[in-house]
Amino acid sequence: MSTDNGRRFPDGFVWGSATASYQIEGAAKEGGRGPSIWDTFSHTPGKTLNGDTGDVACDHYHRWREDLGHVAELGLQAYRFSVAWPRVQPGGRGPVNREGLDFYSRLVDGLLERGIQPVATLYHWDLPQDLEDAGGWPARDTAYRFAEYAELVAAALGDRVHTWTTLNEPWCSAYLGYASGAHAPGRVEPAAALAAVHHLNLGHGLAGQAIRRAAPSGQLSLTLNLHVVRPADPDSEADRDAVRRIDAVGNRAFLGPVLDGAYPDDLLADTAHVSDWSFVRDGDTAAARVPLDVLGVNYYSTALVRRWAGSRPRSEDDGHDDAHGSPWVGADDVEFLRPEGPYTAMGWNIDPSGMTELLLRLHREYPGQPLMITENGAAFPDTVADDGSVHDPLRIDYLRRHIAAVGSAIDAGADVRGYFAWSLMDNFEWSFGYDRRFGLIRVDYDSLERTWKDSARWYRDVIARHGVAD
Ligand code: IFM
Repeated sequence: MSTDNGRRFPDGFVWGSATASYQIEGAAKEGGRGPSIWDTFSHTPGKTLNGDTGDVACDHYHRWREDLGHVAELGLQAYRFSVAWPRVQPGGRGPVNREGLDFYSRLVDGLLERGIQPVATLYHWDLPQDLEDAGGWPARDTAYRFAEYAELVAAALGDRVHTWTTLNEPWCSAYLGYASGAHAPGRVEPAAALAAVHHLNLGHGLAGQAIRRAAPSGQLSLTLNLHVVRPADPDSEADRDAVRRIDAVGNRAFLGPVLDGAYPDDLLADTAHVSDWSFVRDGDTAAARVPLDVLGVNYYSTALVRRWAGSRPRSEDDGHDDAHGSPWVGADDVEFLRPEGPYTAMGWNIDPSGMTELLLRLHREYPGQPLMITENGAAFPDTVADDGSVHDPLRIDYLRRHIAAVGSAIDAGADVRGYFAWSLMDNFEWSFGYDRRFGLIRVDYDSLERTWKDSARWYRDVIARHGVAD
């Protein structure tokens, strides 16, 4: 909905910001929390930049009241956080750790007192280490354990949480965790990664059913990081086929079972030399297809591919470097090229048109499925001025153009219900440690002091005017 004064969004469109437990909480050994795969991984030498760990992170576990103050001052209408499974069930199974659950109960109450919708993600990558020791996501039992955990949390918070997201970016959990090894648990086992894909999909479905039972008033969602993949040469059949392969293993491996109730035939054929998919049992994909009130979409950048004729190159663009395997299981003949810049500090290209393209694709292929941008944002090498302020015009420009791109998709008919900026504050950026800053709010990792960047003030104004100025 464009106006002469800029772009306003439909009534009811929700503005929020997102975080995740391991990235902000710290207090890794407090409140009865058990170890997660990210504790183990980050404490393993060489796995994260500078050996950074989430032991302290932003100390949100102790500073959550102050952080909710920022959330309220920004005018956020919704706040997306994740629940750390090892706080609630330290070993990933068995009775609830009351102290852990109470932390989230207080957080949810604190949000509601401030008039903010709680949006809870149940799994943002911190698998209890005991479950990994029992096989991790490649093991079927993990899906059942996840559903059990989801039911416990939903039963406790279901009267107050507005939206439940089962998984955040299962692509990362499966392929970065078990194929490339760049993320915890750091395994390089392509066949196991495909089993992980399936058990994440199954876990999502079983957890979704459990949430429906335990928290019938809540909205149900799943967040996917879907890839916008473009061919190096649009006229080349081989390059277009490379796009199809990446789309299959990166996008339709999740969209298929979750929204269509089946894995795509071409995915099974492309990966047949890696796995026979015999881990898929009768009824699994039907179980994975639990109706979603909203599909969460995380969008940051695009990918550019072509068919590789020689031996497979090593390229950091696809997370496939000398230290890691390829996350693109079964797509050995696909080469990732560096798309045109500019780039963020992650090395990701900035291309808001991909956001519109993705939302319109989903609208076309899944008409009637409400969508929500559950993450979008950018890391830049922020500097602190002498007066302590942080001027981050590049982040403002990134956000402004991507929010406008969401507006364009809405204008073209996509049913997009909201936008969550990643992230509320700087935090532990996984294998990049504290080096990459995505926050609207700066965190000084020595003093743990929070400082609003210019982008925070800018986003507050976007929310207040319900849109971006041209
Ligand atoms: O920080 C991550 C987040 O945990 C998941 N989505 C992408 C973000 C930026 O890399």
